[in-house]
Amino acid sequence: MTTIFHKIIRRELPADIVYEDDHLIAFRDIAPQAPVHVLFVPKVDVATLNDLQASQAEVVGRLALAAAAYAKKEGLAEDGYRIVMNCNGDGGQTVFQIHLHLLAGAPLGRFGT
Ligand code: DGP
Repeated sequence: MTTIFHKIIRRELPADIVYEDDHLIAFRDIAPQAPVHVLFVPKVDVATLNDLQASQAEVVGRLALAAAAYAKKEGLAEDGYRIVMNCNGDGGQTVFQIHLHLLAGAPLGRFGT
């Protein structure tokens, strides 16, 4: 499946890319929900967390480690940040290529409905 994020990976759509390696790409969210809102997206196709195989555990591990490294590099780690992965409709997922949201830069409200 081709999503907006696949097009960003292939440079078919512009994005404010803040990090990339062989496994993943990170870019600023187009509709930020916090002063810092960066998306970490793997290059392997996985539509939702439900589709992640046990053999692909490193996919999410790499996303989490990259997000933490970015937070440290940007001086956000000590104050703190939030990592979110939405899944399907009730979870609020709108782009069906798994991704982590990194939200930071201000105290964040409690989540819920
Ligand atoms: P989710 O709702 O968890 O699937 O998050 C998808 C996020 O992707 C949402 O916060 C908005 C962001 N987004 C959607 N389209 C684009 C785009 O074209 N560029 C960028 N940078 N972000 C996008």
